[in-house]
Amino acid sequence: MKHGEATLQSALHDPSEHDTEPQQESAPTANTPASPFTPIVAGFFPDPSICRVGPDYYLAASSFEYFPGVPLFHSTDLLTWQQVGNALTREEQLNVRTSPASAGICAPTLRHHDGTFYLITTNQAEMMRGHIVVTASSPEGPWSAPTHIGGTIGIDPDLVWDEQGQCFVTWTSFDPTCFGIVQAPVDLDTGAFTGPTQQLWSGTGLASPEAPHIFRRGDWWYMVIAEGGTEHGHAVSISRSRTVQGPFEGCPQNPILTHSGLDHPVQSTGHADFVELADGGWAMAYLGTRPRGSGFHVNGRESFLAGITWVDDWPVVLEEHYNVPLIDHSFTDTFDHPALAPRWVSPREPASDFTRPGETGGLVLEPASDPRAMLAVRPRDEQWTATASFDLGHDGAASLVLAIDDDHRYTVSADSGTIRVTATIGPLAAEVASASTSGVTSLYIQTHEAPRAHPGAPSGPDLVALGYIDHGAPLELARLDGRYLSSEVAGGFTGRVIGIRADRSAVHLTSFEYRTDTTRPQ
Ligand code: 6LW
Repeated sequence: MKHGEATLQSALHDPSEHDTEPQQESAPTANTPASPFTPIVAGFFPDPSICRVGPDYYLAASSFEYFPGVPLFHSTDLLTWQQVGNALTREEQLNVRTSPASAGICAPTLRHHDGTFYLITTNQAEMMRGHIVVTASSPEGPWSAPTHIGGTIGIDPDLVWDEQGQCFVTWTSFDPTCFGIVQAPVDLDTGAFTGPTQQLWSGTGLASPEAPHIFRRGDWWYMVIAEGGTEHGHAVSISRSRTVQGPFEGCPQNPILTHSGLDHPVQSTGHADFVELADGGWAMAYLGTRPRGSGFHVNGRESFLAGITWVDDWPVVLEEHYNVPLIDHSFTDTFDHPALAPRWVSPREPASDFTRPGETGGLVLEPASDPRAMLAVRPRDEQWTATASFDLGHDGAASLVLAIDDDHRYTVSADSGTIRVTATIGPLAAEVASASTSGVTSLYIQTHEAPRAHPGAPSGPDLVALGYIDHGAPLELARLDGRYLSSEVAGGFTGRVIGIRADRSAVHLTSFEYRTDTTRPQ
């Protein structure tokens, strides 16, 4: 057993300072520099779709195998965003129980039309049923039962309405007889096409044309797409047409955004959506990654913001237009509200299957039927600390997990006499440390900057420390290379989540604290 030297911020806090669910989950941190390359929505929130209603901006992101699906954010300044809910919160809208990792909900489009919010997305676990459309009068919900648009085999659907109010769905087709970016007029009441499907402009010839979004500016209709694949070759390209149905001509300056081949802290830039601002200007949300060490990114694909100016009616991306503040994402949840805050998700199985409010506050966690199920939350920062406090009762056992998918996870577990750290890396699983102790009620995971032996030496993205708190003192059991919980090792489209599980019988989760660590370099 190794006792770490690092002090644990949360063990030193006066808990009374943080014993409520904060209303403000995205307050800028004091004295931290703003940067154009800080995400507007940090953590695994990719494929941003953005729209404006008066002074209010809304953003939707992908959620893959996690339930509830499609997190929704609100902002009035485009720089600081609060999560206001999730669009798909009921199993009649979303069933991901059998979804493989990184399947499930793919890129959404969020639009406001004639006083109604429309959200369209694809559940890859049910792709043959077609894209899903739900509506709401407010993004907070409730969102309607889904309408399925049959005959749309593919992903990344977009909704747009022409001057006559005819709605068109445009998507990335996987149908070999009609491949690429395709479009059809649709009746959203029935989900039926009202005209033929046609192929549209499908990029400049790079791989994987996808993610179409169509919008209007003046006399032009624009269609922005992503190309090059969502990894390092990712790029944003755009085309325009005099009608919503095309023909679209590509911009001579395409791609209008890519970091492919650049030595830049934000990589994989692509999958963009445009929004007209309240003052008539334009902005573009896009996804990117922040690799660290020898090129490993761990928090998934995150959402960023760029300014837009127009030259000859073509958009020019102003990457450094917005200075985005670094956000303090710290929160403490004591689960005093009957409903879970919208940040909580679980892979596949809804958390309501295995959690219930405790009679004296907190949350009761039952062992889930799916061994991979856990109550989970996305880390939002590069350096953070998460602490889960339990009442294990007589015979309870609980785990705090850092996972990027089912097969890549570090876990610290407690039962009445032993604390264990286990690592699962692909098909290999091993216990890496343990300690005999009794009466432990808090487990923690903390990320640390990865040291380099010398400049240019290879290194992982971070180090992941796992331990427990004994009489107020943090005791570190293991410090593991974070690269094995990175997208470069695990693959897939998601990022890390922090999970909590009951392992044997019901346990009482009394609090969960997540702390953005601003005392160490970000
Ligand atoms: C999404 C595609 C993409 O459907 O990644 O980055 C896929 N772009 O458009 C998964 O998010």
